[in-house]
Amino acid sequence: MAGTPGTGTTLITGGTVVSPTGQTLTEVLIDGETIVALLAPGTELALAAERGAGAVIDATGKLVVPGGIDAHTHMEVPFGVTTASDTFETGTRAAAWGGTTTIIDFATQMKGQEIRPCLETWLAKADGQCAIDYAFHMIVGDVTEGSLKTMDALVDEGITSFKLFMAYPGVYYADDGQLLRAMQTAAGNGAMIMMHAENGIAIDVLAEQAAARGDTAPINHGYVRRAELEAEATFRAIQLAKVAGAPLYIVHLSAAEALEAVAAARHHGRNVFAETCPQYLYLNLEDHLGAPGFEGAKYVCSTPLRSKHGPHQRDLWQGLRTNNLAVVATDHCPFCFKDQKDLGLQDFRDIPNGIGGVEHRMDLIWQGVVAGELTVERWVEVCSTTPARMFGLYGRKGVIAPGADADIVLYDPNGTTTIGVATHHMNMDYSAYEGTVVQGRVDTVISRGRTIIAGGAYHGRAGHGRYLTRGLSQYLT
Ligand code: DUC
Ligand code: ZN
Ligand code: ZN
Repeated sequence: MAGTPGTGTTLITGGTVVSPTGQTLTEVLIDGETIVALLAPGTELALAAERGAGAVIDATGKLVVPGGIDAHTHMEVPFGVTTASDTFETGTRAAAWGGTTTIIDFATQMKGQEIRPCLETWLAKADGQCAIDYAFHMIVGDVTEGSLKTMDALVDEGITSFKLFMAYPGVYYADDGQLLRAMQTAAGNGAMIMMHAENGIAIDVLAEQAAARGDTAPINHGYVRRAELEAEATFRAIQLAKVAGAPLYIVHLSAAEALEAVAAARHHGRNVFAETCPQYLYLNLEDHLGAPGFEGAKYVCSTPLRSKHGPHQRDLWQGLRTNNLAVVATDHCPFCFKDQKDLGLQDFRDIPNGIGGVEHRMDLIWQGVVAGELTVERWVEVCSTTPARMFGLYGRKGVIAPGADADIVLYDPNGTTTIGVATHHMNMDYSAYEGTVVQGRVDTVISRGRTIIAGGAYHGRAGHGRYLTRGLSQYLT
């Protein structure tokens, strides 16, 4: 690293710049916080040397990619009697270590609350804490007349996506009438509806029956949250969105049957999109949720991990290739094993739902490139460019081009990364990927012109990250 990061110019030279449409040997010139030029190799380096000013980063042998955008995180979110263990400070620092330079977190309204004060609470939690830029979706956990009006206002203020729940009766759950009304509101104001698509009423019946039988181990979380109940809810959400004329984005899709419903809707030209998460691509019900003793609690998340005997993981990779799955996000919702996951020692229903992974998304999805499942270009697209387009950040984020924020990752395809609790930076006392050694390594991370990761060290600071207001999705026709 040379020069003063974040001030004056920085030239990234010698690297291969990757976009969704190709790879080129290009120099990237940054001025302050912004990318100002892409230049043929050698053009600017000579000039910079002559001027004797500015920083030069040698990216020889590295991929130069737009900073990752994790469109689904839950820092500090309350869950039952506990709270997700990463704060905005620790979680965004961990994200930076993993090559993610923007998160879109969920400001959260629960049943009986008003949206506005909830949003204020989330803005206050994040204010001055983040290492990287951040934005919010709004969870609408109580669809009332007031909530619908506030949705309109929030779109004007740059919160352009709303998550609704078909699961968690009594906490976030919306019935079909409420879903329809929220979708009609989105159809009117241009917002994206994000859906947690699981039939929560049926799940609660099965969970109650399992507990009554004495089936209280963590794997029962997966047994009762059946794939059919994800598929049914996904199909129902798609039909309701059609009736309302609203766009729909299915979050954390894990079941092959749910993907089929998305694929069919997309085949018919509908504005239906879906996201999956690394845990569904790599972890499974039997080996992880069904791990001996109480170990499976580490893998309790919703939607749940699916059976390794089904077609799920194969179909999810295929969906990523065909764009029926457009985005990989983490659903980062971390809880420690001790004092958090172990709340459910006696009953799987008391295990807080969530897996932490904000730090590992770029590396884990890179393994899809290593395995021949995805191209390098598609890796950039699902991890950065499409989330930016999907959620109204494109231009500033998700692209290496003049005028864009200088959010850039230098990725070393020949490096290796060891994942585990001893090396990760998330505030978790375990790792869902403990001991995994993956090919590829985040080498350097630049956030709005400032080098925040380099040489195996963190150079960022809490408060560097700015709150981003967003435009409407670019995918709506
Ligand atoms: N859904 C999420 O999106 N995150 C955590 C828990 C859940 O059910
Ligand atoms: Zn969810
Ligand atoms: Zn989530």
